[in-house]
Amino acid sequence: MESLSSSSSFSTTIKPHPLLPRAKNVRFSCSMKAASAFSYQKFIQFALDETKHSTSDLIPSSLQEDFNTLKAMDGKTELNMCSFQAPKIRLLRSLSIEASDCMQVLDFAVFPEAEYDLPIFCANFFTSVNTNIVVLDLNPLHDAIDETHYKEKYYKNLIPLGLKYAELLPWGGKLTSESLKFFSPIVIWTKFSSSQEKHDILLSAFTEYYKAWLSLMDQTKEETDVTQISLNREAQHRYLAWRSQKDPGYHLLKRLIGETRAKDVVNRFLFNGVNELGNKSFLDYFPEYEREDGSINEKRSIIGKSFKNRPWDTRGVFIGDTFS
Ligand code: BLA
Repeated sequence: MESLSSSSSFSTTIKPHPLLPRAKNVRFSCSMKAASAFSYQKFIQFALDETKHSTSDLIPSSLQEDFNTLKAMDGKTELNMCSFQAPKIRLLRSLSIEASDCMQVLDFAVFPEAEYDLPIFCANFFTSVNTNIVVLDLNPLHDAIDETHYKEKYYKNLIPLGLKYAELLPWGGKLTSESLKFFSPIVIWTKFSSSQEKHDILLSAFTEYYKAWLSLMDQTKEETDVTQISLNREAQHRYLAWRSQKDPGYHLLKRLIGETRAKDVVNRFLFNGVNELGNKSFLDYFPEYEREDGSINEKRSIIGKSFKNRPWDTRGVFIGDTFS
C-alpha cells in the first residue's frame, strides 16, 4: 500500500513529505511575485512534523488510498490530499490546491475521536490574485458562547494569543451569521491582499494556533462516560453536517473536478464522518433551511450576513447582536 510505505520517510523534518507536491510545482507565472513564491505546502509540512512530535502513533488514514492527487478538468490544476490518524485524532486531513492562475487553497482540519471534547482545528485559506480569505480557528465542539464551562476549559488561556492575531489580521467584515456559532472567541476571520508580510503573519498565526491545539490535545483526558461521548459524537456530526452542506469552497471544487467528484471529496474526505458518526440529517440539525417541498434551501444563510466587527471583546466575551 503506497500510503503506508511512504509513512516511513515521514519522520524527516527537512525533506518535504512524499505525499506533498515538491517546490517545483510552485508556479512563477503569476503577476504578483509575492503571491507566486508563496505556497501553503510549508503550512502542511509544519503541521505534520509538529503532530509527529506530539504523538508517536501518527499513521496514514485508510482514506489516503482513495484521496491523494486529483487532476482538475482544466488539465492543469492539481488537488493534493493527505490524511492521517492517531490515538486521539480520528482524522487529520489536508486539501491543497495550486492553480496556474495564482489561485491557491488550503483546507486543513483535525477532528478528534469522540472520547475527547477537544475543539476541531480548522484552517481554511483561499488565495486569488486579488485577495486572501482566511478562517483560522480552534472551532469549539460545544457551545463556546453560552456554555462558560467549555469556553473556560479550552479558550481562557488562549485569549492573549487570539488578541495578538486579531490585531495583526483584522476582522474580515460581515459573514454568514450561522457560521459564528461554529467559531471560537479566538477565531481569525480576515481578508487581505497578498504581500510577503501578510503571508508571513499568516504562517506564524497558523504555527502558533496549531501548537496551541496540540498542547490541548496533549493535556486532554479520555472521556469514559458514554453519555458524554455520544454528546461529543453528535456535536462533531452536527459540525460535519453544517460544513459538508454549506462549505463556501464547494462551488469552486465543483468547477474544478465536476459535481460527482466534488461531492465525493466533500462527504468522504473533507468532512468524513458525516455519513458515519450519526443518523441525523442536515435538516434535523438546521430545520430553518427546510423549504416548503422538504428540500434543503441552497442559500448559505437564512439569517443573512452580519457581524461587521469582531463580536468578542478583549476578554473573549461575546458582544455580537443576537442571531435573529
Ligand atoms: C468564503 N469561507 C468564506 C467565508 C467564510 C468561509 C466564513 C466568507 C463567506 C461567508 O460569509 O460565508 C469559511 N465558513 C468558513 C469556515 C466555516 C464556516 C471555515 O462556517 C467553518 C465552520 N474555502 C475553502 C475551500 C475553498 C474556499 C476549500 O475552505 C475552495 C475550494 C473558497 N471561501 C472560498 C471562496 C470564498 C470563501 C471562493 C468567497 C466566496 C464566497 O463568499 O462564497
